[in-house]
Amino acid sequence: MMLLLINKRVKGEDVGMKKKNWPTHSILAIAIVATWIKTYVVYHTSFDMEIENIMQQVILFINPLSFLLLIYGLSLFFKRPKARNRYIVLTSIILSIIVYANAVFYRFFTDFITIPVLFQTSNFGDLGASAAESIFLTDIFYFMDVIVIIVALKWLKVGEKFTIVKPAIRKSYFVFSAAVLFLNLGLSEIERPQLLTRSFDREVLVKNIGSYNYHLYDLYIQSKSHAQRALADGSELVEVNNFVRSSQADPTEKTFGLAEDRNLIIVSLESLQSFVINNDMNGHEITPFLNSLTADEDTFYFSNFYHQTGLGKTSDSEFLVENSLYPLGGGAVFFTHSGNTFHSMAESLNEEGYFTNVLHPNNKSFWNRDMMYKALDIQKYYDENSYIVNEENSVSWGLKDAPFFEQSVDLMAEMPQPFYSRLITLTNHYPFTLDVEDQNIPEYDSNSNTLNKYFQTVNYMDEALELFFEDLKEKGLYDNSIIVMYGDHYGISENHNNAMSQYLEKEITPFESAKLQNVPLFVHIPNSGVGEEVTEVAGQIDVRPTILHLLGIDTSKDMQLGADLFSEEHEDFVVFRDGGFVTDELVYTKNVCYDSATGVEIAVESCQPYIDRAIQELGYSDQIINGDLLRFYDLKTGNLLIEEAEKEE
Ligand code: GP9
Ligand code: MN
Repeated sequence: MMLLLINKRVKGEDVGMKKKNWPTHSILAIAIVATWIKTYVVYHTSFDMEIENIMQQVILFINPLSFLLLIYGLSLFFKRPKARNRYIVLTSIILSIIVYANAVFYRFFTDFITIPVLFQTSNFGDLGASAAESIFLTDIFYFMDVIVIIVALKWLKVGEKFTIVKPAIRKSYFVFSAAVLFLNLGLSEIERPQLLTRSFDREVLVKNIGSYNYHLYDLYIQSKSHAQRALADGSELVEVNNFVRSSQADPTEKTFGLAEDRNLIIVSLESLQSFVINNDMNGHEITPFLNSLTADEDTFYFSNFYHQTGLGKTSDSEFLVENSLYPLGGGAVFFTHSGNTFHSMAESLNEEGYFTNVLHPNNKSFWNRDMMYKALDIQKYYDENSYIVNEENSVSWGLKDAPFFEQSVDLMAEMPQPFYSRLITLTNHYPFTLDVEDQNIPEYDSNSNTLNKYFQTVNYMDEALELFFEDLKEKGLYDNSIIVMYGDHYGISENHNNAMSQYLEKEITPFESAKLQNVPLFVHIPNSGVGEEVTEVAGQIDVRPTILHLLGIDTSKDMQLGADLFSEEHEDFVVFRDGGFVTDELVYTKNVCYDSATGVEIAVESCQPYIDRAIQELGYSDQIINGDLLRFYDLKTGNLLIEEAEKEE
């Protein structure tokens, strides 16, 4: 519509037009429409994107438009029609190449191109020989719009005289393209809240903002972290290293090597908070199996353990466990820094001869896991393609936890031992949907549908865990393993404070909200007989050194910020990603200091030393990640690979 308007108005300026001439900007209009339609057809024919409802279909349809209006619209700045047309043709060729490259890449990797993969030549290793086989004559369709534009240029008589597009018209054109972008983003926000900060799934991004905008977004994210990396020279590592070495907690003899040579199984318990443990809902026990573990002689149950995740949620908890570093404040580190050098727990265990893997029945690009797992040296990712997923065995986000565990144990039974398997559950995820046949307890009766259903999915996950333990026993994997389970992050946000205060029978103040970040941690060592409840205040950052020490692995050279939970030197102190913290005596959140026992507000001076330390720790962690400093660190020798560092030593 806008284009017709422009065409009409500009037409008058064109002097010396021949009869039956097409409006001046016909080529521009044709280019936009041709590329738009082609892109939409390519979405449906070349990518396997799940479209769940009409709204998603509408978003998919309009999402190429804003970018195409912008990029082709730049031709309005050219004065000579020839140059303008040349620009349009060239743009259509470049865009077609990008679309085509994505299509071919997708044939191989079922994923969209991201800038770092273009530089990871190993990705193209398999591609080489068979590339020719996946290029077909029919692929000419990917250049259909170029052909249409060239034909239009040849056959249509478009005003060819020198024209200047009035700035005002140009302005309204770009305002219109911005409006289309905002309409697109608005609809996407309704469909996928916090799209750009939360849902870092390439497929979801492409589905919502379109393939072209996705590349721009990717370019922005990558260049930002690239710039920070380029500015770092490693000298900062000297200070970080001093801090890490001085705050290190040595293992105790009592627990060091307690689970030596066993398989390591870590289970990420989706959205599980501690308030359901050893609790009931209207008389129904919520987590009978986990409750039994809290008093089990082979289980250490950590009742004052907190999640430390930020926007990256599950992936942040994975990051904490693998690296013992804090995730980032501004976005999901899995997405922004998958090109970094890390010395992950998987890497340490690879060194010890473990087969390291992750099992999670979701799209492999979700949270950019496929990329990040490579950076973390995880040997194999069993994603949704390793599972049988169908209508009957899935709900909401995908495969239900019970069949997930069952199929996972089958996979684990085939693995070389010792193995390190990390399993990520899914059913207890917002919006906590559960099939009727899986509901063993009724809904709760608050005004929050979310909280009401939460108890049921938690209860379902608990039952699935019990079956998992039985399966492990049946397959002979139980006795020679250590099973670690932790809640990945909160499940009930502050939007449900009313309902929560009904359930917990107290007002949910900021102090209570901070304490509700308490998630359970279980360390189950079959036949050890040393289990007990541990009340040490701790966080996900402490998991890695704790486990490595239990496996009898030295961590004295690790560049990490956690501390062994069994160590005498472990401090009751956990830092949240937003700078808040909890100690055995204090809670600090939203700039207010509280007495931990009573919840009474106290002078901020009492919290000050810890506030400073929290800032310091988060700062060092951010420095390591943003500067990609671990590339300057030799894990084997503990040496810093920089001149300045050598001088210091
Ligand atoms: C997705 C699953 C959920 O694969 O891990 O992620 P979340 O939304 O909890 O971060
Ligand atoms: Mn999660």
